Amino acid sequence: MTSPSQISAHPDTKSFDVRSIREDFPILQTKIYGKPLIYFDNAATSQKPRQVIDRLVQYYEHENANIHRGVYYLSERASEAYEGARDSLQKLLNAAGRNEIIFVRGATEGINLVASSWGRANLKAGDEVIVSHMEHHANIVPWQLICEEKGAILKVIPINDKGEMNLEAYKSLLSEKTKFVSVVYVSNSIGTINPVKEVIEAAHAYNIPVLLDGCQAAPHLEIDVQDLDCDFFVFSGHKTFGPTGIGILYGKEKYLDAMPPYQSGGDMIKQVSFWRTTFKELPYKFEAGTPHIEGAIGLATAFEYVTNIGRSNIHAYEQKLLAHATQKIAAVDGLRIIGTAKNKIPVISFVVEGAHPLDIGTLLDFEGVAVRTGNHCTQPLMDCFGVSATCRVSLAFYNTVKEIDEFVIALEKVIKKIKS
Ligand code: ALA
Repeated sequence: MTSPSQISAHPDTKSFDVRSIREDFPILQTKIYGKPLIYFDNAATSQKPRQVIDRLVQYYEHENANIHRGVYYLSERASEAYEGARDSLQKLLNAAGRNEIIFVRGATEGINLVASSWGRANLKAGDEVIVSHMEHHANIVPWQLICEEKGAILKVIPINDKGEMNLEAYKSLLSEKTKFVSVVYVSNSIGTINPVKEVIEAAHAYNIPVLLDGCQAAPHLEIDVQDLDCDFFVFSGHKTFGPTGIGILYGKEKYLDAMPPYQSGGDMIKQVSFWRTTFKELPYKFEAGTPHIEGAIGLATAFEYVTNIGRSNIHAYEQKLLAHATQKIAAVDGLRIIGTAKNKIPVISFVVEGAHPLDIGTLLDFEGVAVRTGNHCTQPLMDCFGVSATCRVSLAFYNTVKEIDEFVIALEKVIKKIKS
């Protein structure tokens, strides 16, 4: 039986060959209305390599059983594979311990878990929680709700007109009243890579814990939670070439250990009676009910796949794609790029004078191009730029310069059509 760490990922660990990488992603061969698919909506969800798909099939064909509960062969295999996935992710994220890796449904559940469990236990009236102006709604609303419940105050780090976080303003928000900082590592809407190490260092000077929303960082950047020194880190598997419905909440043991359970039920208890219930130790205290077993296994396989390609290879290639796409897209007549930060992942948001993003997106679909249009779950950020929606191109390491060039031709064609 094969464990996730034994699944062979991409064979070429030394050089980056986009053509052979694309062969790992069956969906990229799809034709849309007879045209080759150009998938530029990777920030919404990424495509899955054959290695991940095969691993899921293998799980269902040979290992499927409930975990931690059965004394029989299959249950032990499934438990081993699930816990093996945790070990693998601990190693790849460089967490200090396996009990710091909690499987959750995704980043949204991870943030809700921390806001609810940590927030309910620690916040009181007058306390302050800091987020930034470029947060996804999932890193605003859970904090808003717990602040309302506790009488705490939500403070917001402003951004400049390039879409970069104002670090000086952030530092001036920090005080004895600040109890938590929760910020996005990389913006999903405009691609800004935030200086999170500085954010964390400044908060730690006040002993304030920091959560990083790592959804858009995990698919593009090397993640080393000990090097970042973040106290919590969340991301969703489906944006990182893994299955949907699974994600990771990393938390430092000292925080997770002191936090009360978020959800309760089977598999997270030690002893239940009608008078008193005691809970399991980490990480199980936070994993109530039957988890997304195959999701965890698939996510570890996806991370192993990316690691085998090489994070630095991916970063170098994606920066080339970003430079090329930025230059070509910016040259389109009447187009304005929203978010021009110095440090970005390959995400380009734009608006076009006289053409609504929704119309552009709908017509691009007929050209075989998938982009996201709308506010990208970041309404406050859209307000900063005075727009209600953008068209967003978000690239992954399997996209190509040729696709960008074809996209720009298609974009010019649909703009012309809208304006005619
Ligand atoms: N948060 C996802 C996006 O940016 C859905 O598209």
